[in-house]
Amino acid sequence: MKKITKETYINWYKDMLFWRKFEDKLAALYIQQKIRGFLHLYNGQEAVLAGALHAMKKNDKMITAYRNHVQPIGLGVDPKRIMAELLGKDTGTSHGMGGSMHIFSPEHNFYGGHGIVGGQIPLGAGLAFADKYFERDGVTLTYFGDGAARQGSLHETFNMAINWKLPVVFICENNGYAMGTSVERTANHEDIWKLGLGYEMPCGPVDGMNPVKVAEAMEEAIERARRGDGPTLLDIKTYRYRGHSMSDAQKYRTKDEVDEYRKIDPITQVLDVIKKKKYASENEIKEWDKEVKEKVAECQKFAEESPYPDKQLMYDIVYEQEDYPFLKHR
Ligand SMILES: Cc1ncc(C[n+]2csc(CCOP(=O)(O)OP(=O)(O)O)c2C)c(N)n1
Ligand SMILES: [Mg+2]
Repeated sequence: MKKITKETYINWYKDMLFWRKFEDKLAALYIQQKIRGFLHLYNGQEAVLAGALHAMKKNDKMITAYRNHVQPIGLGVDPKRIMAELLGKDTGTSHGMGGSMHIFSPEHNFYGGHGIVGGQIPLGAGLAFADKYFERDGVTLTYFGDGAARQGSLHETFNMAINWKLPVVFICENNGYAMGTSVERTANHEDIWKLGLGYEMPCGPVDGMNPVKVAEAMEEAIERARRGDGPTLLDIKTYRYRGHSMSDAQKYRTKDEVDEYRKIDPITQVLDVIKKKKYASENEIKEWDKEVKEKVAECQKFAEESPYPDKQLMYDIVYEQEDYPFLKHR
């Protein structure tokens, strides 16, 4: 296991706080109608990303669903470009043409950003298949929600991935709900990790509120995939404090339940260790908080001041078959 040091804790704190504040700003910009369409926030789930990044190596890839703003930041995409993408600006990761659910940056090993629930599960196995076929190093971390775990495509993918020993880790970010439907209402037991048993795929539950636990489980799974022993299914128990998207009355859960999870918040857990082990002074911590605030403000300024893309781009990025018989070519 790669050592978890003082620096690891400090980086986890700064990164997770930045992701949280970055998304708080997105929520505010959404209310001002500067961000349109859907906006699904990662608020509460940050340890799942922090732990994964600790365990990943250079050529490893990530693919996820629509809760996808902070993963690319973790992989090195400039957060200014992500904020710009959300505001529909030309300086965004896809010239503002993708928006919230479709952040994409293959040069940073980030493969989206997918709005069809479960659609990315077979795609993740496909990325892993390509790495194996072309004998490239690299493991693909394929994320999906507890709701997506109920999609049929998961089973076809699991079967192929274990049969061909693909270098993939299947990560269920189990935040307890698929929109307003709780995990307990979607099956006759709540242990999503048991879906691996039918395929004799290594599998198990993981505490997703603690980045140390996530890093340990991820490293074991990633190394298993890297040495050619195939996939693992991790059922990472996490929680989202905010609603599913921006308009969600949240009638399916109590405020007390949300408060219970806030007590084990990943950022607070990491900060507690920093304080207890005296890794930093109160002043240093205050300074980091200030830096985070300034970094978010820089992103907002960049995004708001960036121009919208040229209208022509809408036509240029759409696939068009010149000899298609029924539509007159433009
Ligand atoms: C195939 C498909 N069915 C339904 C939807 C509508 N939908 C969007 S998100 C969602 C819930 C998915 O929940 P989960 O997989 O647990 O992910 P979470 O939102 O909790 O991260 C649904 C049903 C969709 N986008 N695609
Ligand atoms: Mg969910």
